[in-house]
Amino acid sequence: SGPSVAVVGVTGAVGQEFLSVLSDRGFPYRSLKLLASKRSAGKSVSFQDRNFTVQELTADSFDDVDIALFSAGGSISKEFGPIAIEKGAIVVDNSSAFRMVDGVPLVIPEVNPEAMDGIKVGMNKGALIANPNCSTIICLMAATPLHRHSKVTRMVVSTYQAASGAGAAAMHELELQTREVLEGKPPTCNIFNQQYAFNLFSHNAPVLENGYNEEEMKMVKETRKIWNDMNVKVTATCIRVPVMRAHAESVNLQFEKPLDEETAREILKNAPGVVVIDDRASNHFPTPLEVSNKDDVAVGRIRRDVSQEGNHGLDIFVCGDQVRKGAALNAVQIAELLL
Ligand code: 11C
Repeated sequence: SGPSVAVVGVTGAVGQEFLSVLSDRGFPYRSLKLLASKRSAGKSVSFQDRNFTVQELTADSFDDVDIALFSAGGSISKEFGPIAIEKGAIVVDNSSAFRMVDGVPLVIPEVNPEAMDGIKVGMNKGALIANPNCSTIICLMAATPLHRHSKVTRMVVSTYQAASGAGAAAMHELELQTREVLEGKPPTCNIFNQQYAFNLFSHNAPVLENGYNEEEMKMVKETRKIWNDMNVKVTATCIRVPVMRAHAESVNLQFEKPLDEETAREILKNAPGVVVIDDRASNHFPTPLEVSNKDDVAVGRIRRDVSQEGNHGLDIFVCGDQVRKGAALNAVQIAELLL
C-alpha cells in the first residue's frame, strides 16, 4: 500500500540520496519507478534488497505515478514537470526552475508546511512543490525559530559550500584533484575551471548584473518567499570550499525586538531538526564533517553581535548536510506531508 513513487535523476548524488532517505524513513510506497537519462537507462540499482532497472525518462513515464521526486536539473524539471502534473502526479522538485513562480509552494517542512496546505495524494489532480536551495534550507532551519520569537529585520549570510552542491562529478573532481596535487601533478579542472583542492573560490553560479551571483540572490529571494515577508533585508556572499558534502554558513541576524543569546540557545535546542553544538570551553562548534550523513542542522557560535545595540543582534554558525537536509531529506519530508 501507499503511493506510487517515481524518482527522476536517480543516478545523481541527490537521486541516490532520495533512495537512502526513503529507505531510512520507511516511506510507504506501492510501486517505485527509477528514472534517468537514456545514458543511464538499463542500469541496475539495488534498493531494499530488490534490484530495480533504471528506465529512460520519457513523456510516458508518469502514467499512474502519485509522487514524483525530481532532481535532474532545471531543464529536465521544466520539460517533464508539467507533463507529470498533467498526468496527475504531485511533483516535488529539487531544481530552481519553479521556486519563484507565484502559486508554487516553496517549502521547508519545519518552517512553512502551511504553504502546501490542501495538496495531498488522492486529490485527483497534479501539483508541484518546490524544494528550496540547499543554502537557504540550512540557513532558515536555524534562523526561523529565532525569527518566530523575535522578527528578523536583516540577515547577513556568508557561506562555505561543499562540492556536493555542484553534483557527483564535482565531488569526484575534488577527490581527484586532492590526489593529483599531493602527487605534484597539475589538477584536472573539468567542473570548475580552477584548482579546487587546497583552495576556495566564489560560488560557480553565474554572476548577475548587480554583482551578486545566482546562488546569493536565491538566498535573498527564497528567504522572502518562505518567510512570506517581502521586507526582510537579506544579503549573502557564497563561497565554494573544498569540503565534500556539507555546507557551513555564518549568519548575522538583526532583530526587531531584543533576543539575548541564552534565550536564543534555548529556542534552538528545542527546534525540530536542529542540534546545538556550542561548547566554548573546548572550542567545539559545528563542522561539516560532523553533520555529514546526518539529518539535523547543527548550530553553534551563538553570541551577541557586539556591533549592535543591546540584544538586537546575534551571530550564529550553521552546518548542514547539503545532500540530505539541503536536498533529498527535505524533499522526502515534503512527500510525507502529501500522505
Ligand atoms: C550549491 N546550492 O551548493 C547549490 C546547488 O538552486 O538548487 C543547487 C542549486 C539549486 O552549489
